[in-house]
Amino acid sequence: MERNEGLKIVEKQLTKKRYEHTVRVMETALELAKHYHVDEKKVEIAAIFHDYAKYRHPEEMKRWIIQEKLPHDLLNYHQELWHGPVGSKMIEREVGIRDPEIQSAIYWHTTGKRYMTLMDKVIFIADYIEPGRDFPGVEEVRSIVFADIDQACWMAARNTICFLMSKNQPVYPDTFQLYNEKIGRNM
Ligand code: DGI
Ligand code: FE
Ligand code: FE
Ligand code: FE
Repeated sequence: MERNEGLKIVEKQLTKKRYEHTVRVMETALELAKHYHVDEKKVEIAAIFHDYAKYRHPEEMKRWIIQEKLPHDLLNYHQELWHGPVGSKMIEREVGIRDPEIQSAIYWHTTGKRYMTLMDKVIFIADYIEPGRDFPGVEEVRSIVFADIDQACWMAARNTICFLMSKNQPVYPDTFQLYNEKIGRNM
């Protein structure tokens, strides 16, 4: 699929702000893909479609989780986590994008997980550091991502966990497992 064809499809699914975020994620992800020798064409499609399901009604996403037999425990966590797994299925059914590597990167882009592929990591971290992001700690992640993408993903997981815990919010177990993967290697 051509870049402009994909962008036109997602533009209809997103708000103007989210669409602009998507273009920045695409640009950031392509820089990382070049640097880390990841398939640029696939990274481009994954980035364009990563937030495809973001504005679907929660009840619709819930139906997809059940019908597509996605992990039922997603329903016990914040709705914000559903658009990745649901989007990975929706793009297959609604757009005809059927590629396990692209779908995996979209599936895991919010929570992360341990043992991510390099493509998963590129999308996960591009979403976190695109130039429009301004959370505390993001500059430190930007400064290290071209030297050590694993360290960057670990920092993003740690920052998100700290942020969620400071608000007494639940944390999805895969985010903790991403955090622990790195700690385990260092100890
Ligand atoms: O869709 P985006 O806004 O571009 O970004 P995203 O898909 O990474 O969503 C991030 C939001 O998800 C962020 O505000 C934190 C929230 N969130 C809620 N629970 C969890 C979580 N993020 C992670 N990594 N783990 C959680 O358990
Ligand atoms: Fe997202
Ligand atoms: Fe993210
Ligand atoms: Fe995003």
